[in-house]
Amino acid sequence: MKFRFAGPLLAVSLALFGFGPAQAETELTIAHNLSPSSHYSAGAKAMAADLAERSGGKFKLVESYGGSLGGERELTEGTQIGTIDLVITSTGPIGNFVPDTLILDIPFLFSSYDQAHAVLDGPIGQALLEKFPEHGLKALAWTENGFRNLTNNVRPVKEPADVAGLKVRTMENDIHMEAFRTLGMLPTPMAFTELFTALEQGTVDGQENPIGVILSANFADVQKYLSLTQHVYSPSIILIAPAVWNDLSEEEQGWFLESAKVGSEAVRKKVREDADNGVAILRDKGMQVIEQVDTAAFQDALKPAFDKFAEQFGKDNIEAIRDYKP
Ligand code: EAX
Repeated sequence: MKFRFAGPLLAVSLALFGFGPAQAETELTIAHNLSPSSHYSAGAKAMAADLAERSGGKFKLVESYGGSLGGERELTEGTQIGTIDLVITSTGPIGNFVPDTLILDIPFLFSSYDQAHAVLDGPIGQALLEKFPEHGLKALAWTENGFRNLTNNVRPVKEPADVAGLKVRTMENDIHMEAFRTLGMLPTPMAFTELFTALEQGTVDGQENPIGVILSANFADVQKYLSLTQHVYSPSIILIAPAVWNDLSEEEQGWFLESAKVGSEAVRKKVREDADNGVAILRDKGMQVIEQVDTAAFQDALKPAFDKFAEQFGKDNIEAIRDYKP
């Protein structure tokens, strides 16, 4: 009888003194603005599972999806001031915080997923990650959003003449806006969280995003034409609030870096699956898909923008990415 309560008592006292499984699980939010069926969600789940295992249950990541904590600019600001713990975001707004990353947003800079991964995971990508702390941010790993494609409700787009005068939502990104203006479009910067409604109400004619985003955000419900323009590669990144990062021990920081890599790989895998299978699904949902896009003509038409970018970033720096060989 005497020892009947020893088990529970022991558990309670171990918990009080910070031992055993009851030891504080630290719950951290990982936020993004896509749906639970998206590549970011696949990454958040994979990172959460890996981190839980690696840390023996010490860190629990709780996913916040659908932009419920804000658009990508707000999420990024949230990590800066410490109101949001972790974020997966495209580079859309990132250049407004870390200007050096804008070079990655140049259209037709990357020609394949493999090239993009080699650049981002190699010394160029690493050097860019190291710029984040100067701007009050901490980046754990590059990951992916994918090659972007144009959708609209006005006409099938095959060549530059077809986009003249189209009012197209862009990310809050100066490089994208400059390129779109050069093509004769009317770029309208807007947070992704407002985009579905803007398309539905006709505030804008179109938008551009990777297949996985078009799919998971149900844009087929509000957009008629999909042109496989692949006009720009869209990287994404996993951020952690410096306030959280600086509180971690070196060993714990190592866990987060490793888990972010696992998350990043899961995102990339899903991006590829969606790119491979998604077009057929979007066609089934009623989109008219234009596969034969005159890429060379779009590249020619962008020449004045490319000249500006060469001046802004340095021709050599752009070529170092375009011609990168691991
Ligand atoms: O990061 O804003 C955008 O169009 C992004 O591609 C989307 O939010 C996923």
